[in-house]
Amino acid sequence: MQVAVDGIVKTLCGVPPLQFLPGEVCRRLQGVNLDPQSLAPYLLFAPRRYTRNLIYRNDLFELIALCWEPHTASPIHNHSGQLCWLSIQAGALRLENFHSLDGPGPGDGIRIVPKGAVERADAGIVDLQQGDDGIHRVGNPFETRAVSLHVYSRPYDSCLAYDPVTQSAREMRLAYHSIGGNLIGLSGRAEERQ
Ligand code: CSS
Ligand code: FE2
Repeated sequence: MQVAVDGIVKTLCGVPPLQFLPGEVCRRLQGVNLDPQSLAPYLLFAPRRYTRNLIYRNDLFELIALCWEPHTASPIHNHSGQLCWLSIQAGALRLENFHSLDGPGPGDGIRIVPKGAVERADAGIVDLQQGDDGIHRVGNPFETRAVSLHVYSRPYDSCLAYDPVTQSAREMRLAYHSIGGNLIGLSGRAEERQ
């Protein structure tokens, strides 16, 4: 089902707050293939990192397009207790889950262990990130660019990043690279619209 970005924003705004829950939002995202022309303003790629491009935000949810160059990945992180729906719009991603043996953190002495991975989730897949600790890593280890659409409820501006080597969990600020299709200062980095 091809939908314009405005259409999916309207759809999500139409979910009553008490129903903004895994099943209902999955149902609304399932099969959604965003019209590439309406998505294009939000597609901003940068070398060696993924970018976060805000499409819409209110008190209940935020809708973000993430752009993944080949061989980029997120840190291992959580979602600050918020729900996350991820819909792959282009390319493919690797989704890895982790479990903490020492509670969620933050702090030192936090050991995390792998808890399963989807090696290749292709465009069209809707993934719901939740569960005990909701610690995961998303990456594009493939040779083509990927785009994923993320819904977070509620919106959040920081989360914990886990370092398996130092066994620590630290707060990490989350920034947007563009808002409403407008670039926001990332000085000196070569960025490129698709
Ligand atoms: N949660 C990460 C992306 S992987 S789901 C982020 O919002 O940057
Ligand atoms: Fe995430």
